[in-house]
Amino acid sequence: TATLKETLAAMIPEQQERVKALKKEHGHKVIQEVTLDQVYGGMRGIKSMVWEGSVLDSEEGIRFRGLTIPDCQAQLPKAPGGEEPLPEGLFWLLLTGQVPSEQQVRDLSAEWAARADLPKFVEELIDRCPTTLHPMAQFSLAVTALEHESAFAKAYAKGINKKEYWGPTFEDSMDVIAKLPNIAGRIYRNIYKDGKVAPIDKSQDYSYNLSNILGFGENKDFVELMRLYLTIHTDHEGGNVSAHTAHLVGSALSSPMLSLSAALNGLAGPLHGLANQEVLRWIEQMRDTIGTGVSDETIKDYLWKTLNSGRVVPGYGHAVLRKTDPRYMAQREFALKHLPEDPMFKLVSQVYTIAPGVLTEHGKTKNPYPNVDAHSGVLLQYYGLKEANYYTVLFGVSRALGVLPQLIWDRALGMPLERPKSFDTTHWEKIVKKL
Ligand code: CMX
Repeated sequence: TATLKETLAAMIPEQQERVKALKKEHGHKVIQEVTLDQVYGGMRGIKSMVWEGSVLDSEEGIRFRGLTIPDCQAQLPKAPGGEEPLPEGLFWLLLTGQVPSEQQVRDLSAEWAARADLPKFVEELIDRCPTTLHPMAQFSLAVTALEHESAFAKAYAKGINKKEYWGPTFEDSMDVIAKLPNIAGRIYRNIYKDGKVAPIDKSQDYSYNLSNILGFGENKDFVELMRLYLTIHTDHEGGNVSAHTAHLVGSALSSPMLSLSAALNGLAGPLHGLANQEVLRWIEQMRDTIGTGVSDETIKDYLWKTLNSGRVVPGYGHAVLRKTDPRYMAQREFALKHLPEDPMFKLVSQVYTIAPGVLTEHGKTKNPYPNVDAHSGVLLQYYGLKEANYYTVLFGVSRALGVLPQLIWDRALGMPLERPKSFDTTHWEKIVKKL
């Protein structure tokens, strides 16, 4: 069977022609008007990016190359005896648009395991971080340091032909993804445990190896959770902070390592990926303040207390979505199957029935429904991964599998340096007054 690189190589010329023809025939067409509100409003809704892996519908949620999350759960290969899709399969799907065979996914697991070792200096770099440095900062630091190994940077320095950029970008992406379990695991073991890192088992899949390094390899349900978690957090089209950052930084021909570490720094913000840490803290504080098994009225009061103190309800709202996030639903289904009686899950479920009403009454957020981050922490804490500060690292491991396929396509399609136009407010005043 064809390897991932062979499959991709075969697709590139056709896609290059397709884009060339599209630009030639329609390049001059006006797509939309842009308002000043959008300019001052975080560019919300401005259609201005190409992102091949996924498209987000505000009502339906994410589709990966046309497949919904339940489609992926049904169609992507599983581990022997497993029920959840393997993130290896989603990576293949995002990169090629094809559902891989079971053999192709097994081979990809083996390839990542074979590339997993870290350079010694990166291990030492992580080991020398103070345990008080946030895990996301350590994570981004270690990924930046992998630049030392970048095939793309080396090839560029030697004067590689533009047409060949995608090859070393692919190799770097495979390498950096392969090394993430060792980076993420080492950070976890150093900060919260004994600093000992289990070796990669080359016969196992990516999620098993990550779980095992963290210390949860024996727990089959945790490994299954990791497979689901790493699948659903990969990609959420191009405009979110982490995806857009990877693309933007990559457009300067920075390597996959530098592009990914920049994306991780964006993911580490509380309005983006750090929300999963904030959610668990918020739920725990709620439990400690009001207890479990409380009335809806008590939860409602607690929600108002959060809002009235000028804070957001973490895990609720979204820049694009206007319905409950299907990634939330996938995690809820997992909880209903594996931990229906867990008091924290029950609390999260109860909040789910009440928060949308409160947020609607509050009247600010355009989307009163939960996003992906509203659920993940509760699942992790159930299995004993209780260190909320660490949660965004797992999001980051998964996000790498989403943003790097696009970076490879960016190189294959020769996407240019990204450079939108900006003005100062004086100019904007003049521009809009003339309209
Ligand atoms: N609680 C309280 N207020 C909220 C809110 C929430 N969960 N979500 C949005 N709002 C407020 C905004 O702060 C904004 O208030 P101001 O007008 O005073 O500035 C107003 O509602 C309008 O915001 P919006 O257009 O609905 O939302 P944005 O597109 O600006 O922001 C998001 C989206 C996710 C940052 C926001 O909903 C939020 O802060 N949510 C809580 C944090 C969170 O869960 N982030 C994770 C998102 C998923 C991810 O990327 O991982």
